[in-house]
Amino acid sequence: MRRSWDIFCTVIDNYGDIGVCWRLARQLAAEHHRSVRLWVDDLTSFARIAHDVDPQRQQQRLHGVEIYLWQQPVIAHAEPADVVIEAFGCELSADYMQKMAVKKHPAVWINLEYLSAESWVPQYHGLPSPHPVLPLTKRFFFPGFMPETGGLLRECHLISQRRAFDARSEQKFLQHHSFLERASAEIRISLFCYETAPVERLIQIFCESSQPVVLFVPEGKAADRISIFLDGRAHHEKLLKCGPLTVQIFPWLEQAEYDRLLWSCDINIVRGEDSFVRAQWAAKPFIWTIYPQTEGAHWNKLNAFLDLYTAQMEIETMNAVQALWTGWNGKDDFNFNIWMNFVALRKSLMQHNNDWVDQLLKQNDLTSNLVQFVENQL
Ligand code: TRH
Repeated sequence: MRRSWDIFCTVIDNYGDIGVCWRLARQLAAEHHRSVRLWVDDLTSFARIAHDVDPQRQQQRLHGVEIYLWQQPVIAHAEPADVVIEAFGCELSADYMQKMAVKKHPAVWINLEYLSAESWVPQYHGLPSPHPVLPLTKRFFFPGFMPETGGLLRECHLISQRRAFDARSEQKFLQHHSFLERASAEIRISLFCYETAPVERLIQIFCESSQPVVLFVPEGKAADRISIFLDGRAHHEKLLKCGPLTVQIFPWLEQAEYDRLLWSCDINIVRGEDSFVRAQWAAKPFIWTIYPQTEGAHWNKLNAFLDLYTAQMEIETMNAVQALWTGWNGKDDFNFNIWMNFVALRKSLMQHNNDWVDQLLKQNDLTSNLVQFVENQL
């Protein structure tokens, strides 16, 4: 039986929550033929990563998914689906939960959690939490990098598409988006980070280096900071220059196109959760800007990932990656030598990242795991 699914997502800040939910919803519809409603409280943010989304329409169907603006009275009239996903601890209304409980077969209720490589994740993955009053049990589903977790989002054709993305496809992609085309000696880098990252320092390093660099930055605060640093003001010029550095600021791409940008670059600086995972699938050297949490809780998360990811690296490569990632995230110094050491190891990092992808491919993808997990509850 093909069960119906409701996915609930609040956009608190940033784009990772809707980014993950949108991928999950599309994959459930396209690859698992589920009937999916995606409830989102902010269609304007959603439209930034999915350009077909019309923020004025409270209900629309895209890529086989019914998208609803999550607000009253639409939700008040909705009959809960067979499977209900609360993404990242967003809270369902009491009315809706009441209706989940009185269904002939009570809905399977899942909280999709944030991604972490920490060692406690496999123990918590799948744990139940009974509702204090209603006959409903919520289960916690944890994404992760180890087989005992929920896995990572990965569409079934993603890796084959990435492997087929050759020089010609890259050129077509670059031309389509008016990105600067590749010249032989340069390093091409994408930069998507938080305000806490030492962006000006990075730009200074590029300006001082003899290596030509082309830096691609999405419109937003980091791009503004770069244009102020290089030009004294935030402006709408799309190209900025400083010695061997050229910066191209671009309007946000659709998710699938952002993937292609990651495939086309030589180094990717990513952030949060979803772009961090996509950089891993891209298999190019990457640097993770971790989402800063209060009381430094993110350091455990960063170290746990580094432990896993660098475990099979040569010691020199491991040291270079750790120095760069901790420096970039503000724990240690971030300087010219640290950057240069990392760049010098690009070839071995490429090899390592291909092996890392092979290791991750031994896990099922998150959506298939979630479908199976749900079936096991019924
Ligand atoms: O936007 P983020 O910082 O989101 C984060 C994380 O989800 C984090 O876990 C959460 O705690 C915090 O927000 C509040 O970074 P992330 O996760 O990489 O999400 C960005 C999304 O935007 C991702 O789906 C990729 C997408 N994107 C595009 O589709 N096009 C673009 O041009 C760019 C730059 C990003």
